[in-house]
Amino acid sequence: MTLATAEQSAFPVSDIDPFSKEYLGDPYPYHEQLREAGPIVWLRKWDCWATGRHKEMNDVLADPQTFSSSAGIGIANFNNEKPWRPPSLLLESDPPEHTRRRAVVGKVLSAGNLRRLKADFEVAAEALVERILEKRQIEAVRDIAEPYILKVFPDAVGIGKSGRENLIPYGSAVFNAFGPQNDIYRESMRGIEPVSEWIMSNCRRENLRPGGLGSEVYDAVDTGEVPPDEAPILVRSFLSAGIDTTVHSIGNALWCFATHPDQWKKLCANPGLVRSAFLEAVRFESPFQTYFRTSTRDTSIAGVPIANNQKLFLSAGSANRDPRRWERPDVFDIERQNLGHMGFGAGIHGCIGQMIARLETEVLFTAMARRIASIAIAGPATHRLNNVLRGLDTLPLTVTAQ
Ligand code: OVV
Repeated sequence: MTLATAEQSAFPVSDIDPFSKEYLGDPYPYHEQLREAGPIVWLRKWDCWATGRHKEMNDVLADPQTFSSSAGIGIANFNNEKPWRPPSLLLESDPPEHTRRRAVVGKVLSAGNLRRLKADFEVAAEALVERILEKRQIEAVRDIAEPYILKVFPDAVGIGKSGRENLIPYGSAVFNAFGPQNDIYRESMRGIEPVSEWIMSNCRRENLRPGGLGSEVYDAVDTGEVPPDEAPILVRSFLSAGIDTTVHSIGNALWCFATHPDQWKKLCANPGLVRSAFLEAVRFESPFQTYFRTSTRDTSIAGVPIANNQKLFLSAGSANRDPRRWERPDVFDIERQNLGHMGFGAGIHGCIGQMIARLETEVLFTAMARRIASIAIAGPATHRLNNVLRGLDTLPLTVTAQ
């Protein structure tokens, strides 16, 4: 990285490319450079602003009027560029439309509404734990994270059993498309058309099981709360945001535990820690690392003038390790006070699916902690590179019964 001198500009300039393979493979040293360069930094490679600090990220997310989502939350600016798919009606929208839609989907995904799913998640988790204890040598992404989520989440939404494997490449494409059109993006877009068609077909009312979460969105059409043409795109948000994020959160959490055996022991001894343990894993290795906002007027951040219609890169992964906000930020500690981390975002767009994500993972880790005494790394863990996600492609583990 080069820092411009004060004579050249009144703000730091960086040559970091947050979408390069080097950065994505190990973002943490780059995060530190970004944070230490200043509260707000100009990224020369992509001609956009960036912040890696918790306070500035939080301030930006708290002001959605000035820092809008409707021009896209990726690097593409929908004011100037055509989106690759019709924009999300939740994620890529602003008040007042966003507020109305979020209220409906928020009710569908509320903790109270999800309570009746818990028993189903427990059955799936118990069966999975049984299988992995028989195997003992496992690859945690294919043996735990993917099969668990591909069972419980589509079951909850109410989609059919066949073709669920499409959900993984679809999610990869959705998240890669928040980055630039680099090799990683192009690779994940190859052959995406039939995958997208499968997704959209599963968002139609006649293909959603009555009583499932997807069908509840259509119930809101009947009461007049949701316009009929919005319903399939709202269901699409479940299938876009609910898979890769949670698959990665499970893989990343297992990696955290495998590399911090004392923390796994602590969880086994006190299963009541499962809630804070999962939150800590999402702080420490945040699945959804990166997104953008777009300025809607001339403004400033930390005294640096920001012009209208500028993209602003926000690094949740970095904010979650910002030493200005966290004591010993690089320590994975399931007992730490981790409220206020950016792993689920913040403000009006804060993760609406976090209740179901937490229910899924808390049930899984509770079942595992009851039966599994230790989790050890048994081979090279490799990352599945994505422009904005952090998650594993392979995680070989040896598990030992209690
Ligand atoms: C949070 C998130 C990620 C990806 C897609 C969506 C949301 C969506 O609403 O489609």
